[in-house]
Amino acid sequence: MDDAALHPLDDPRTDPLDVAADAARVIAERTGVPRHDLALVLGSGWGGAADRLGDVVAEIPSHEIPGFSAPAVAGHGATTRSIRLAGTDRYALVLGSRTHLYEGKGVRRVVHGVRTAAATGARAVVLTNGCGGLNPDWRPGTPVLIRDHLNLTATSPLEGATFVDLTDLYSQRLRDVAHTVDPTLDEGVYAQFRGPHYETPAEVAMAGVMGADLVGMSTTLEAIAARHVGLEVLAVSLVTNAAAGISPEPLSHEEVLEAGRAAGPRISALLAEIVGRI
Ligand code: 8IG
Repeated sequence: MDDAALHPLDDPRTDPLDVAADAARVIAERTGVPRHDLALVLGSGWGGAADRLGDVVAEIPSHEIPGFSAPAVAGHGATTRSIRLAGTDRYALVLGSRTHLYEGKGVRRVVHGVRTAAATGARAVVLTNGCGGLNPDWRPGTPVLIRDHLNLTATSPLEGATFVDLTDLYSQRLRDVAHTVDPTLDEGVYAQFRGPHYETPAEVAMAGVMGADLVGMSTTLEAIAARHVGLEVLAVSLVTNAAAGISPEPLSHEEVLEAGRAAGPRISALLAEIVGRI
């Protein structure tokens, strides 16, 4: 076998944190920013939401950074930006796309972005996603803070005997910051399914019995990896559709994109104000 052709994260002899350190070095070189202070991961519907954070210092096609893959889904951006936060000398690293578990590239790729964020110096990460909602009061386009999660993927980003405490995984301090910006923000428990299919109505009902308020295909593995490398985690879901069986309407990817477009101005302002206070 030709080892040179193996992706660095697919080689079991490689430490994924070394690949993240390589990625961070390339980001520092290409952006001219030696240290980033925090990172954001933009999910479905959040594509424009970082546009009000400040001035874009540099924009890099993500696949040019070690360990990153080209995105699989239309509507998921594919650049990594360094943004100088308005009125400060602090820098945010904005990852415009993520690798999903359902792509089948392995869980190391899924969490490479948050590991890279930590390696650039970030102390906190804001994970965003689009998801289905179980609460019928959450109209498409409603942002909801993640308070806790159910990882239903049957996997972990951690390898070996790495026992990480996940009490307060979704930082109470950062949720309090978000609530000072918008006291009306609801909170919920996010259940991650592997996807890429949406749930059946029975699976949504099961998730509800288990305590879920939100169903999606991302975020929990990234949050676990983020905690492992010492990042403080804030996660915000955009409810882009009622979960299967909650409303009589069938689910569509087009509906997801449209809810994101409609919610754009509100979630951009929300994100800018939260990030400004972290
Ligand atoms: I956007 O209803 C979006 N992503 N699992 N279920 C799951 N993922 C989603 C959904 C949904 N909507």
